[in-house]
Amino acid sequence: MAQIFKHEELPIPIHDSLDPVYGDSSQLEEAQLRFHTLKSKFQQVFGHAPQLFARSPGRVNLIGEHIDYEGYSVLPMAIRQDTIVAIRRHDEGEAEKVLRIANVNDKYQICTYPADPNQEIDLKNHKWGHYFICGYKGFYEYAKSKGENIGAPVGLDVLVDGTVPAGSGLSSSAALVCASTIAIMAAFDVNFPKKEVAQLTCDCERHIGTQSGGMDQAISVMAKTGFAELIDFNPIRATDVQLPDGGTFVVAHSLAESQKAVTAAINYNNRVVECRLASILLGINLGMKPQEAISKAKTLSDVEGLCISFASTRGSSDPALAVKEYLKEEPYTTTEIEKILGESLPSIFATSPSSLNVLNAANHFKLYQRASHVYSEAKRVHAFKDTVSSNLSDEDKLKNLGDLMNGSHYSCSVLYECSCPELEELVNICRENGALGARLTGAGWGGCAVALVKDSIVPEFILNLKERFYQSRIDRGVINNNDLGLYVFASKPSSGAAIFKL
Ligand code: NG1
Ligand code: MG
Repeated sequence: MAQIFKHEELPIPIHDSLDPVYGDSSQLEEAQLRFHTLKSKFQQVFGHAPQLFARSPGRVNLIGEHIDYEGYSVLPMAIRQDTIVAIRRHDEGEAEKVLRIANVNDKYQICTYPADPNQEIDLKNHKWGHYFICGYKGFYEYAKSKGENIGAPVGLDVLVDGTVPAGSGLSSSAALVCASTIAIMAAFDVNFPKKEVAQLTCDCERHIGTQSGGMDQAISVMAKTGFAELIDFNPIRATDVQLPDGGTFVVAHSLAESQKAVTAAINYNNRVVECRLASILLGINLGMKPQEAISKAKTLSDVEGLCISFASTRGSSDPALAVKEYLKEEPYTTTEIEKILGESLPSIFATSPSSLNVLNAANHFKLYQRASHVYSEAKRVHAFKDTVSSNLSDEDKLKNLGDLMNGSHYSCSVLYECSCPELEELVNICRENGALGARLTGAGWGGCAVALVKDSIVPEFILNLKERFYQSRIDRGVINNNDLGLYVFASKPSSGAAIFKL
């Protein structure tokens, strides 16, 4: 049974050993080695020991794709792959006020930034360290708004170790932003309730230029071992969801990398803009004046309430019916929309540079399809949660969950168009090999699929994926045979963010 979560009110936990997070499995030894290496590398790079560590996990979204930014609930779980940030705050007396951000992986070169929390992030010149700066700016903004006295900016030494594969739809970016923010907080001896950290990290990751929702940061900060979470927004809340026995979620990478901060940002923000336009047009059809719709209909969830008036004549307040009735299937052109609104699109989006980029790149908008996806996906999330807490047998529950995942994939692929050929191939192979359901997970346009598989066939399922999807890619040198475990693995719900003072 799902139950109300209370621990979101608590601050981020501080541990003096690794056991509470890594202790319940064979992971402990591996974690000890990781922290040990991190400590000695820190000493080597900066000439000091780190003051403390913060850890935040990646996630796999089980259902509820591209609806968090429209205000609808989603259902992810944290995975064991995570980002650890080791940090040391300089004394105020130290002359050099610089942020030095290094990575244990040589692929990521050391980045340096001034300590000024008001610095602008150079989006034209993307660097991995920018994600740390998101957290840095976010922490200062939030601490200031809470009246915390944190003094003048000082230098920081930072070393990052991440095991969430980048560009995989498993939220490596949020794991890095959350671990960074929490490390900075702890280095300044400040701690906030988890739900506030979830909101502040969601807000600050937007400095990277994507108009993202808050799913990734919320689950990374608020996850609990053994549970998936139903995440609600406005305000952020997490409800534990105990998954039925007998099924395992297998995560498999399509090996198409989704470089969201660089190229896919356009696709992602394009969908955010399309949803906004669909909301405005629906708002107008449901009785708002154009100016009122422009100022009030920000997301599709904002206009759902208006469908109640619609129920008296249509017999249903289902927003999907309003979409069918009021939006047309053919794409809308910019001119067409401007005519309905009596205002130019650049003027409506004048305060959002990333939306203006979208308007420069696109001149037709598939409002019917995007809104149909969002409203149907929001319903699937609740159906998923209701199935889990129903009286059905575990076997029937698993079957229903699989069907909902398949429905979600179809909608993402056909209506939201956020899949890609590699993901289609992978999802099909998963289904042909006995998955109860399979879908793309995360933003899409590459990255991972997640499949629900009966426990009894997991090893065989993974072997079949290897044979049918990965082997040819190993032969072509796309990946190394020894690394296969990084790209396809069974996942149990892991715990959320933590601070370690070891
Ligand atoms: P990923 O796949 O981690 O880039 C993105 C957004 C989420 C959500 C999903 C799609 C960020 C940080 N995260 O996730 O908020 O909208 O896409 O459901 O941009
Ligand atoms: Mg991300």
